[in-house]
Amino acid sequence: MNKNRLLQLLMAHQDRPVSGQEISDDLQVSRTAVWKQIEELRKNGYEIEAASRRGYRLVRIPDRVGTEEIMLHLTTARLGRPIIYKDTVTSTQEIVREEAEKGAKEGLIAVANEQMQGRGRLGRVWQSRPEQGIWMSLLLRPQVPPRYAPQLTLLSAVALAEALDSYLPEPTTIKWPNDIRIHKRKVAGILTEMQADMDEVQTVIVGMGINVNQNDGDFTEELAEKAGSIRQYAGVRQSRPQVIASILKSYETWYNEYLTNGFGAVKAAWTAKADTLGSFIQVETSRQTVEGKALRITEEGALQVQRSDGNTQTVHSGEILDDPPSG
Ligand code: BTX
Repeated sequence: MNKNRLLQLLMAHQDRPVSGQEISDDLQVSRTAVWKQIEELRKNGYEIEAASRRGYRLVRIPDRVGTEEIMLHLTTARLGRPIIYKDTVTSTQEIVREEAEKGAKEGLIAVANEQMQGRGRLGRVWQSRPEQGIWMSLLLRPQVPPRYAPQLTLLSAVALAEALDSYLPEPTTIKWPNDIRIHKRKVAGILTEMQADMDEVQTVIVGMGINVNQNDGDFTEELAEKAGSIRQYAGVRQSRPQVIASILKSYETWYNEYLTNGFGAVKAAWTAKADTLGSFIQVETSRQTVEGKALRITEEGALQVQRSDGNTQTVHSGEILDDPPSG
């Protein structure tokens, strides 16, 4: 039986009980099968009242990011299809990597309630505590040359930032290349991992970490000053499955635009949201620290910095240091 359809029915009638007969007619299954599914939902934390003769009424939806919960909200054609949900993982990047090696199609996502070894860029740690955030990875197989892969990082930032804006009282900004921020606090981060041969990208695994329902005190001391959550700015808890569906919708729209028309619109949207362009910055790369005015991003997603000697330097990967000296 389609569990999703049962949930949809219950959700559509939260104001009154739905009789077992009504459900079994709608789903074309026996009343015993309905009862079994109701029990299954209860095991997953759904509170469902059962009044004799009147039927079932959904009283409380658990805050789960499981497959069914996401499916209830999903409006995409390709992204988030299928969904792999695990309660605890090392990293959702690993789950998607394994699936990709087995030949999984573009659009697959892995979501976890908790990551024990959530990763940031350059070997850094991404704090991924249970219940509080969205820890998810998406498999893409774009047919583009490897040098364009950084464009996908910027595309991810635009798609994610726009989706989160609809939950926030004021718009997020983007710090190059991939921090989504509000009041300079990091609300979300993106890790793009690519496998490619000489001419073509094979797989891109986009890892997105979004702080959703953390409250003051939920971040470690190290992060307390620099991290933020949607809840801290929106003032209320958000439904994580709903936020996931919004992100995938926004992502699909931007990804289709990119595949059809190229990087132009993504670049413009990214530039409009960038909070560092035009200011004096220090960027730490693997070899040196580059200082100067952040000018623009290039067609390949790199950052151009005008140094004090007047020369322009293009930085492909690095970290903009916070609290730069003014000048
Ligand atoms: P990043 O290298 O830009 O950021 C990592 C840095 O951000 C850390 O060194 C720390 O200072 C800070 N940080 C760590 N955790 C958090 C947090 N929860 N909120 C705000 N700041 C934090 C960004 O890397 C890329 C993050 C991608 C995370 C996703 S989650 C799903 C997928 N699986 C996985 O292992 N990683 C990705």
